Amino acid sequence: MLLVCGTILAGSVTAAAAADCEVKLRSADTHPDGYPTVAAVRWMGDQVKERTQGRVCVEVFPASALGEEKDSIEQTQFGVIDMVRASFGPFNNLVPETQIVSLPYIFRSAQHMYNVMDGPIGDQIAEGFAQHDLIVLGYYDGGARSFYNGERPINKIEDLKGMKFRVMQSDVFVDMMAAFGANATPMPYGEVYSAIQTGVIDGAENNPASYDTSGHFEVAKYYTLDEHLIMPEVLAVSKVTWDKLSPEDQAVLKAAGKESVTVMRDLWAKKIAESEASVEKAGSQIVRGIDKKPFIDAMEPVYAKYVTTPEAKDMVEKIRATE
Ligand code: GTR
Repeated sequence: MLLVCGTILAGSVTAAAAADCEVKLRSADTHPDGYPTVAAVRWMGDQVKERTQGRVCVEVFPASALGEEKDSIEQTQFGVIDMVRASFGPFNNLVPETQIVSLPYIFRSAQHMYNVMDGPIGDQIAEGFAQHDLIVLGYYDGGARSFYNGERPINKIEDLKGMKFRVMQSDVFVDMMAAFGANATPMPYGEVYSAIQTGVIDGAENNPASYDTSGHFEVAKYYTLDEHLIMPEVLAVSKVTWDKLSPEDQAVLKAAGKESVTVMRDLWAKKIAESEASVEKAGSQIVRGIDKKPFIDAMEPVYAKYVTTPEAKDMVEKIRATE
């Protein structure tokens, strides 16, 4: 909800004080304070405040304070929350344009993903978001997601057989898990820790920063860098909120949001190195340098299911042709 908290001024009040947060935008994030996505949106908020002389403020609610990701997305569509930073995963069923770039092993590297998302494909996907009342400000880096569990180290694809892993609430990942020979249990992020602890699932999959900051490493010490998903994330504003802003304020938000992408991506590499070191120090075993080919080859049925239309085939080709 866009809060208009300024009041009409008495003559003696200075212009700066007058401008104090007339518009307050609430932004949701599932990650805790200090996580690169939260830091980047806070940075953006500072910029917006400065560039509007204190008139527009962004208040970031980290650690799922406004609810789990899927609910926050829905509330942002309705304008109850103004902004959301989330992975593409929970958008897959809602915004089909997000599915192709969420396929396992579609990107060769983070840089490849940046090049694709910062080009025409990113624009095309933004149109898909807009059709669901979400205005894209920028695409963040969701890192490379890998498997972790509390049972055994995963050294080869056969080790996944029969294991039960949490996935984000997206059909793509349910199919991905089946193709890996494992079982998928879709559930919100906030439920994963206790689900592993109580044995409801054997493990989950995520990037090293999330594995670290969620505390999942405490209950799942085997982490294998199979890097099956290089995931884009999005920072989006509710269209309900957007339509209430002046064109000038919209421009400020657009520019600061775009610039926050670089801030986030710069913080990311450092965070990954820190998280890997920190979980290893706490006793996690990280399996590095596995042969990824069997993992990549196993994804064929997932591609066969999701890359069927000429548009989807075209997108895959364009992604592969991007440097
Ligand atoms: C993280 C991502 C979050 C959330 C989470 C999850 O990597 O940054 O937005 O989607 O994964 O697995 O639910």
